[in-house]
Amino acid sequence: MTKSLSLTDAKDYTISTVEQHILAQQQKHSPDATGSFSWLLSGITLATKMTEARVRRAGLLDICGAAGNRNVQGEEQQKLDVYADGAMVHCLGVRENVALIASEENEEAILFDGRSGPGKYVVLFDPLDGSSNIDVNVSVGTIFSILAMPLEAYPPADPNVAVLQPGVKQLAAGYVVYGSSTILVYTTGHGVHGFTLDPTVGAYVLSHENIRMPEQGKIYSSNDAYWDSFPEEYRNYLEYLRSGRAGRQYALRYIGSLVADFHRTLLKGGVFLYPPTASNPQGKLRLLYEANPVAFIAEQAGGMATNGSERIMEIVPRSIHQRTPLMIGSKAEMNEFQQFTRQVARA
Ligand code: AHM
Ligand code: MG
Repeated sequence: MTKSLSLTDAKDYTISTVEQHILAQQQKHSPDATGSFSWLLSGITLATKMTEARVRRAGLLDICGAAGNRNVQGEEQQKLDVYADGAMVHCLGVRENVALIASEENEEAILFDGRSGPGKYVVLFDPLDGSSNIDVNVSVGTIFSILAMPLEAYPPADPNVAVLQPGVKQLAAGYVVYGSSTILVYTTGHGVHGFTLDPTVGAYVLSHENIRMPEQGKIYSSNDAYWDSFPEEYRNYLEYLRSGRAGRQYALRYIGSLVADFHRTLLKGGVFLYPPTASNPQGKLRLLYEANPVAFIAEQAGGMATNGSERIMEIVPRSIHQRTPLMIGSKAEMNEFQQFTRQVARA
């Protein structure tokens, strides 16, 4: 005798995971897809779950504090930076469709060799963004960007060159915030979707489908301590937001982890700014694995991202760890910001 499942029973088992979502998106938008892309993304989700398990036990394991070395940017590496990078390198290394990776923690791009054929994808990532915050229990995250491997000349004579593609070429981008809960947000160019990690089942479960950034917000986010060294037009714009002349009272929120500051901007609207400063005249954030992925997500959600004069995703990169100023947020704030920078360009 067969037993039929009642609707109530079925509801108890309904769960939409990020893997299911990616597969469904692939079937909808690329019906000829082989599943290879989903396999790659599952490597990233696995690596982030490994990192999240460590982050959650940070005070219990000997993983807080500095690892005792500096990365290519001259920044002190935290022990968790090293672990998170290793998790990504391992999980992507065992996926034969990944040709090349580049990370904040490695000076050069890494070409996975010994494959039967060329891999199709290039993955760029910041394994643990905001890691200087880890010892004080503030949100950190992982950011990633996926490009197609240019296959004309495989293996490439210089792997670094193959990663130098503008953001408009991204096939997918995403991030994970290890915050009060762990959330993964991604886009493949068909909207922005968010998944919360359910620790009881160990899966990222759909929680925010088709995220839209509010057209205007009430929050601006920048490191006020650098005020004196911001270019004049940036100070004028920030004064404008502070003064109420924008027609609303803005609040300031600055976490100091791009991934968390951006996530708030995505959900609440407003603007995040990391302008050129005296100590970082080219900006601080990295174009390929910080600015480009969040810019792709912002645009897909209805927002905008610029370096002050150019759309972030159109910048042609010259080096893998290139820095850029980053202004990103809701349409209304970004349009107003551009009026301030255009005045300077016209002068
Ligand atoms: P990291 O990738 O080494 O952690 O550094 C980047 C971080 C960003 O997450 C954040 O937006 C920025 O540095 C904060 O910089 P500052 O302390 O200068 O405000
Ligand atoms: Mg970072």
